[in-house]
Amino acid sequence: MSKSDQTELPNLSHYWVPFTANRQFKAMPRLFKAAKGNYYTSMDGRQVLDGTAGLWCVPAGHAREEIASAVAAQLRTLDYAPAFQSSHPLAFEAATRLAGYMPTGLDRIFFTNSGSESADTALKIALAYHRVTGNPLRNKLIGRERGYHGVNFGGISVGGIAGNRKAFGNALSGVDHIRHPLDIEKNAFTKGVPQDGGIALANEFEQRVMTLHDPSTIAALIVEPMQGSAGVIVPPAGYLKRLREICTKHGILLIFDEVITGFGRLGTKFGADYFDIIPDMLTCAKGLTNGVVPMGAVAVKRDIYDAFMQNSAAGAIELPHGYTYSAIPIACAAAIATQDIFAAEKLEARAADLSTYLESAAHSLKGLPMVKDIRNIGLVAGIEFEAKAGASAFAVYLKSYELGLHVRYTGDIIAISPPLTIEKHEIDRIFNTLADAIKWVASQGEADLDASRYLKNEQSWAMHQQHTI
Ligand code: PXG
Repeated sequence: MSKSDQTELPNLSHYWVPFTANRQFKAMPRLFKAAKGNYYTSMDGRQVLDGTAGLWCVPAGHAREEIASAVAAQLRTLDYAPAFQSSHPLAFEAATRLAGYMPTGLDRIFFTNSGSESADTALKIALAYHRVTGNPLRNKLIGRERGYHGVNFGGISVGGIAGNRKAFGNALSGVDHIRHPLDIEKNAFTKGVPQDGGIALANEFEQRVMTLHDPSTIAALIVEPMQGSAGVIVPPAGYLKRLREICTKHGILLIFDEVITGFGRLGTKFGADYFDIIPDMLTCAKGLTNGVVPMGAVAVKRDIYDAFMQNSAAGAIELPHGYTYSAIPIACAAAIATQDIFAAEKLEARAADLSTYLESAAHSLKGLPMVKDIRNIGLVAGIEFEAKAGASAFAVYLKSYELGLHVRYTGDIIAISPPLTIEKHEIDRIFNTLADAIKWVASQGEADLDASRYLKNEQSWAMHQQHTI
């Protein structure tokens, strides 16, 4: 039996599902057994349109033959080479390709295995850079409220999502946060980039946070060009440019976390290109391999790399950091094949062309019940619902899934970020389905708080077929 013929649910007991309400999920699991192009096949054999490119990580669409064959061939040629003190040619080739894809000057590449590792790696490079250049007291890190930089200790420290921090103690010290730029009162239903308030908000960094700490103690500021996980927060005009100016003025490294905004999501290669800014470091992951082999990267300005080479003792390891799986051959093969697809299909330009279509489709939901705000940029849209303890967005997510559409919900927000290979009729289908789901959920009144009323099919499946161990 091939995997796609599988109809019986597996034993659900042993796998601790990440970032998921396990008890609820295991009572009504949503499992995919196959994927092709812009669609998943669910366990009960339905075609489900992928409105989120996996978890924002499959920009070129699913099951790309070019990537599958490159990875398979690589596994049979060189499956693994030690990542420390030796390497393999594809690591250098992947770094060269990625350096060529990066904004000008960011051409030294450190490979990791995820966005979380990329964030922590960039923070460590920032601290080590100031030390190696004779400024060890420049050791504070600044993030942003509602920022998401993964789940490792550095990332949750500079990150600004309380729910991701509160269970894990004090994390890093010497960290502060600037405000996030979402202002629904002023900017609700703005199409694209909000026009007002950007400069003043960025100036707060200099006026308040830096005054409090003294700029000479701050190593780096890390921001997502567009905040994804916390609900599609689009920065106002001029804001990021002003942050860049302030960082440059005070010798603070600016890190762009482009794990979501990288690889065409905004209609440009990176958010840095969209906003015409060059950060000092840029982190990425997800779309780097089209989501199929774990891989992340930190692109570093050449000056920063050179400082390590020039100021470290001869023969010393300049950066005592790295992972067993940094630049494993199959990840490099997948990254190179993904770069080839982007070059051949010009997916960034495709996303830019489709962005106004997606914008109109997304904003057509304005006026539906519960809808409080709609935000968009590139091939991303966020729909924020009136707060009901997250229940409305969750209910809309479940109902959409039942109607054959996969979307992403976080808190009171539904995020849409389809593969860049999406077609116009599929964009229509995404927002028509969402409209139906929203209307249906609203018509249920308070009953929508009971998630178990959705997905009856698979729920009863789970109950009847789940092995109990
Ligand atoms: N930085 C940013 C900006 C991210 O969005 C990470 C780091 C961490 O990446 P890893 O590979 O360690 O998960 C991310 C991840 C969502 C969602 O829909 C977003 C992410 C992951 C899963 C779901 O909000 N972003």
